[in-house]
Amino acid sequence: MPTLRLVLGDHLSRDVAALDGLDAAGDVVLMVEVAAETTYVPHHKQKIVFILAAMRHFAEALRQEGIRVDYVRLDDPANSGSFTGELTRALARHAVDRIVVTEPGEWRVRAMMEDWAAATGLSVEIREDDRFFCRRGRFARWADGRKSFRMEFFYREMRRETGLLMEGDQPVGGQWNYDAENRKTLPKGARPPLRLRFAPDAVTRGVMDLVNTRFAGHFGDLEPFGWAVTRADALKALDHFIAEALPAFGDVQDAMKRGEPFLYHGLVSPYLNVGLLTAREVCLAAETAWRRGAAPLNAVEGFIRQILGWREYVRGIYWHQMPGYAETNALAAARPLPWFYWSGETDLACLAEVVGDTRRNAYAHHIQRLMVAGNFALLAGIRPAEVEAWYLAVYVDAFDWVELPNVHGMVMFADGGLLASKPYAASGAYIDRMSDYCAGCTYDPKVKVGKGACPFNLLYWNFIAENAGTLRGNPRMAMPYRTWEGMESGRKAQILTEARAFLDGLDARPAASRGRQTMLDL
Ligand code: FAD
Ligand code: DLZ
Ligand code: SF4
Repeated sequence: MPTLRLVLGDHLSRDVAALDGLDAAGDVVLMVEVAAETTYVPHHKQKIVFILAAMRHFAEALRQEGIRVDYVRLDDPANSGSFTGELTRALARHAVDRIVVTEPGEWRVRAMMEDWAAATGLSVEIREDDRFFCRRGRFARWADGRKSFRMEFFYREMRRETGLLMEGDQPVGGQWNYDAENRKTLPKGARPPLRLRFAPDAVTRGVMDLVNTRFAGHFGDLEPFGWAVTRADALKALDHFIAEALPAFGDVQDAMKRGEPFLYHGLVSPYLNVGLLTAREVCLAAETAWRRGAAPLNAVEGFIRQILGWREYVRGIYWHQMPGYAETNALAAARPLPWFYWSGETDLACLAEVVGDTRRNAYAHHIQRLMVAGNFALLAGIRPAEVEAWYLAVYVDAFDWVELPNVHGMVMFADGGLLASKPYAASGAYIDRMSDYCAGCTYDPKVKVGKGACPFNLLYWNFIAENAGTLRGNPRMAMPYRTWEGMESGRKAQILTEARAFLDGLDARPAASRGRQTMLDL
């Protein structure tokens, strides 16, 4: 029976479930660029280019195989602007008996799909996305009945099940985790490798023109655009990372440096998340590098843990906990997102650097996301939904299933400790130790209160004080509470007064547009 197979913008793998059993003679593959997806948050310009250019290249590769592809462009005058609208229109063009689709990476779209059978009168088969190591049912078996989840235990089960970095049932090297070796600061004079960039071809240039015309008001620089948009180029980027950066990945995984946005990181998340690379091939490439002596175990284990551990774990939590997960706000954080998250205009040098990197590249590495942009949002008590919308918009790799648990759980502790055992809250001393940002700042990380005090120091103790009701009983927070409670009362009062004055001075909107729209209203 002729089938309409819908392939979404993050399903760009030749072996994605919706294409299983494809009959090239009779079936039609439908791919649609739709306004609802490009604007439900104001995505970074490079993110839109990346997804639409990768979709157009993927469609062309299918056509080269002789597959019938019906591709609807964003600027098609008849484009209805939504998945449901385009599916309905496509049914008028093709005589098919059923619709097949892979389940999406977002609850919002999954809910939409549930209505398609009724809307179209056809059978709609939503196939499980089997591109992950851990199926949803497998995660549920691990999670059901647990009061709290911890990545490390989940990760060990994944190591055993996949055999990655295993000798029989034991981890290679005798340890599961080498993180103790992975928190070094960047050695003086270290020169991270230049990263492969891919010059846009005519197809990508066409999308860039479209984005420049239609999304000029969205956050982020459009050029230079250097992301790979085909599987062949994504494989080149992976090979380059394995050869040039992986060997040093572990040691300085948590380091940050001005003017070095990529350091030794993989830069593979966008490719993994849209399907240009598979998690298995990326992990195997890293393991092979270790087995042939080209990269040390602490680097390779650390890298594989990010993918086999964290990536699978946050996805598991997302589907296990949604839709209620997004609604919690355990710390009752309610302040609006400061405007500098969009403008980058702030005298906190660390935040200016991270927002600047994000604007230029649609990328920031993990520690920048967690311990600078995220740490500030946590300490300042920003409303989780606003923080989540920002992360979803600004990073090229951001899709709800991976962004939400990282922001809602890991950064904002809005789930009350389901994903992480304590909030990742830190004062200026952490940022000073792990980066060179403070050297160029108006504030001083060593000054705790009074003139020149680093706002992270003030906000840290204010956070501890304000959230005592929720966090005081957490055994992992006992030390900061003992320190706070032992502090002289006059000093405590001064810290709180200065922290609150700082918070009151944060602008949610720029002076010029106060009372008008923000990026989120676009
Ligand atoms: P590397 O540092 O080289 O790590 C290798 C791979 O491990 C990544 O490509 C990624 O696939 C995986 N990984 C590492 N950490 C995580 C994690 N915590 N959760 C899931 N996968 C992980 N990652 C996304 O893919 N999309 C997001 O929207 C996203 N939002 C984040 C928001 C916050 C607040 C934080 C703290 C982390 C977020 N991450 C997200 C995880 C991580 O920061 C990125 O995966 C990583 O920075 C991507 O760059 P890379 O490929 O160079 O990663
Ligand atoms: C993120 C995104 C964007 C910007 N545009 C499209 C699009 O035009 N067409 C499409 O199929 N997918 C797009 N995506 C990815 C979807 O939003 C993605 O499939 C969902 O987030 C997953 O549920
Ligand atoms: Fe950031 Fe404080 Fe360092 Fe300035 S002094 S860069 S605000 S941590």
